[in-house]
Amino acid sequence: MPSNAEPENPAPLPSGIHAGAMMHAGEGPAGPAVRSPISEADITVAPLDFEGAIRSLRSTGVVLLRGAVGRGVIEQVRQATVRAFERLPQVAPTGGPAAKELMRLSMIGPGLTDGFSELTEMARRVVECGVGKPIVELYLGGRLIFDTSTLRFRSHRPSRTLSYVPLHQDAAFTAQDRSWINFWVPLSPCGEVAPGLEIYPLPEPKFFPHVDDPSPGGYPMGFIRDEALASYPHPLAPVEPIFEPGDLLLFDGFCPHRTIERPGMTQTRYSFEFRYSSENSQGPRADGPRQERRTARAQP
Ligand SMILES: O=C(O)CCC(=O)C(=O)O
Repeated sequence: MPSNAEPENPAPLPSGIHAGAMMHAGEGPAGPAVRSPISEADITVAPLDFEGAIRSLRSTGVVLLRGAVGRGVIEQVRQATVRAFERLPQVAPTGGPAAKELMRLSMIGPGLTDGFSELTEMARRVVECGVGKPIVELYLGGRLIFDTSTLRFRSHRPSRTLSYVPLHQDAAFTAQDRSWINFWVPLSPCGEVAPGLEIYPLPEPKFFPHVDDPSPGGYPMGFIRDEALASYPHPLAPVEPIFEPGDLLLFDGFCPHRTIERPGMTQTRYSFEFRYSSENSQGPRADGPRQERRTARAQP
């Protein structure tokens, strides 16, 4: 039977994980964020701390790797993404309903024939070149699957609220019975000058109910009501990182997250996200290692 367990002797430390995550625990839409000193929830990775990255994923479902991808590569992808978004109004109307929906939501993804394959190849280079992939490989175990159906490029213009993704867990949208790790890649500075991402490290994995009634003009997907977070048995400390190009955020299917905009964010954010699963990482709607942790904790 395939195992999700980490190898006992992790691979040697790769270079490229930098210290110094700048976290801004701000006020979330639900009210003031809880500022908690839980060290496990501080998703900073020490320099070259490969094991620390795995530990952080295991204990909170999240890890932020500073400077994990070369800035030159990221800049190439940013430029190609900006060009693709500029072309979108011309190509989407002839691209069928899927392409029109992508344009409505300021997204580029499967369903757009024009330009998506070029961006896919660039995204593949980004996720395969840095330290992220070996970390996820060790974490999930087994050969990783590059599935382009999980790739989305986003452009968030301040106040263009339709592109704002509400609070959700990726596990709610996982069609297959597989584990996933989201590779969230900022292509431009965000979280301070441009809309960012609010994330909830969870010291214990929990699935929150998603309601399916988006407001008219809101992002068309199920989401977690803020009130539902009250059922969580530990203090929640959402974080809003200030991201720089080259940073890489990895999070599991349980991690609640949403787009966030605050006053003073006046620039457009470009980013992409991609989800890795592994051949061996079968798990009920979320990732195996975290499921094991939940099961272990539930036992007396
Ligand atoms: O980029 C965003 O603001 C939202 C991303 C997201 O919801 C996701 O990666 O699942």
